[in-house]
Amino acid sequence: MPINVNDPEYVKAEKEFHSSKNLEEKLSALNKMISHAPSHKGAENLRQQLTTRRKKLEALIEKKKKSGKSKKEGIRKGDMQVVIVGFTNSGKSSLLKSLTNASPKISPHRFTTSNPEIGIIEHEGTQIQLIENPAIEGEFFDRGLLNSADTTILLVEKIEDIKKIKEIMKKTSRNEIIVLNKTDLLTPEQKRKTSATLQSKRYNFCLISSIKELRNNNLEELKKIIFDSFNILRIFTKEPGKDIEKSKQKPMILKPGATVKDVAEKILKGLSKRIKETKIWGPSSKFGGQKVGLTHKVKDLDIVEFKTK
Ligand SMILES: Nc1nc2c(ncn2[C@@H]2O[C@H](COP(=O)(O)OP(=O)(O)O)[C@@H](O)[C@H]2O)c(=O)[nH]1
Ligand SMILES: [Mg+2]
Repeated sequence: MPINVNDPEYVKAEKEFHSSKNLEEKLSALNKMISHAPSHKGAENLRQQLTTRRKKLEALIEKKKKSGKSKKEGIRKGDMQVVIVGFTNSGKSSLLKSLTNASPKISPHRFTTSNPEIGIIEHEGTQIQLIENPAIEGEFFDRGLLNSADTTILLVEKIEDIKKIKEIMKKTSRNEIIVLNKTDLLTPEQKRKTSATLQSKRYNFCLISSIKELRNNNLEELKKIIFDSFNILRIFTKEPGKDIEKSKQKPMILKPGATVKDVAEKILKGLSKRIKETKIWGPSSKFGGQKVGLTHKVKDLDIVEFKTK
């Protein structure tokens, strides 16, 4: 016999359940219903039904997560890619909006972002792709992105979340930055303690507020930490006769160990075969304008000039 529950919290949760747009919202509403369901003997059936329903929902969410279909079609991997990973409401969309040209939807509701969102961080003439991975505990989380990204930002509101996220990720990425968000809500003393704890764990970390408009948000420092996390070389190319200073604008990005040949091939496939002479300025040169061969290894911030046949 169906029983009539009139606890207002239960009724509210039930309404939420029926108007939920996705599985996570449904689960969250269902959990509320369970916690407000009557505890007397006559409601045993109801409680049973609710927990069965919860089991089914959880299984469904898990299944969707496991199918792990990568939704990253359309994201062409750039030289420097960083992915933000975190629980719902940790401030991922806000961070993406503050650091890039993207305008993702930001809301206090849970699971707002259902597709990876991408933006570009402009940093000293280079471009860094910043991707918001949908909430890690939700059905839209994209595991594929963890493999393609060069750097992972673990965005958390409290230190305990780091461990939880790592457990779900099941792998540590090479370059990991712990970013503790919403520090505008902490007292200076709490901030100091948090910093000390993260320091003692030897994390590469940063304390921020992901809302640009908030003061002392530390976002410039985070940009620098992100940039420094990539193991890359910035190489400028110079046209013969052009001024050195004017050539130092948009560097190309190469991997450590790259040679003059790699630089040429990155400009244009096959170019290295047509090179007559290479001159180099900067850290890898003995003197400005030194002539070098194709196997010469370049260093960060070198300037390279090619003469072709
Ligand atoms: N106080 C404070 N609130 C924040 C901060 N960053 C985000 N929020 C709020 O947290 C909620 C969730 O933000 P959102 O960026 O949508 O989180 P997401 O679910 O991780 O993408 C929103 O209400 C934001 O306004 C922050 O640095 N400080
Ligand atoms: Mg979001």
